[in-house]
Amino acid sequence: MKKFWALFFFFWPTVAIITCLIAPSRGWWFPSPPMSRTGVQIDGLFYLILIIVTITFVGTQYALGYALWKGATKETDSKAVFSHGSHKLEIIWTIVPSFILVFISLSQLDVLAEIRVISKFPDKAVRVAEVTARQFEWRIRYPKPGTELTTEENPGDLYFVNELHVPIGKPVIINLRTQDVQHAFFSPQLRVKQDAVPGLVIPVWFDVQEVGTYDLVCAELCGWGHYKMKARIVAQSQSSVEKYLKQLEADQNADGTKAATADSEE
Ligand SMILES: [Cu+2]
Repeated sequence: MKKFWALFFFFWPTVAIITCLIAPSRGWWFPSPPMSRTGVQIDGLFYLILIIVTITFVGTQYALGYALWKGATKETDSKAVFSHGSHKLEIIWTIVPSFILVFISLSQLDVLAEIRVISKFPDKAVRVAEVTARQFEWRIRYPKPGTELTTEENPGDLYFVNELHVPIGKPVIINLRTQDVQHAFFSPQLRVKQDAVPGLVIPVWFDVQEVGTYDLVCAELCGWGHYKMKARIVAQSQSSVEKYLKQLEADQNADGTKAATADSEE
């Protein structure tokens, strides 16, 4: 039975190693490959931390299994040795994790700054829309075609709900805000996540690499309808976005007079 427990503790770290080796190729860690440039860097940080955690877990579990195995195969009549701690070991296992944590925090600084610090945003980033979260939907406001997005609403601005169109291949900025409680703008495939905080307008930038439709969900429990706070980010060519906005403008300005005339004529 003693040997069983020793083998038991050898078994799990072995499972962990195999899982870590085959997981990336099977897509177990992430829902999709990173679809934005910063997504690639974020995945790199994830793998760095994963490697450190795996080495630590596997190392400690094998050490535990080894100690159990040694105890299980020991002569029964030899006396146990009682230890009252080791000063040297205490110092080592305090200093080593501290260095690892400092190393992790330093290695993510650049990526964090690039994503969060406004002065480090890409120069060419275009402010495409304002996204307002509210229970339980995403309201999109585009500036009137040919004008720039401002914090205040302007006549001619275009509105839509739960669908955001952005051009691919270039950095875009959205102004994120909330109308009621705290929400979080989260697009798993783009690796973008930012809280929407009442009273704040938070700029968020990302660059989508490929044409496609990506999920936009709320990642902050915001009320009973949180689960259905889903929307789409449609990434397409610049000309397709312009075409879409033109259509949106036409739809929004349609006052129904044509249809009314047609009806009265019949
Ligand atoms: Cu929400």
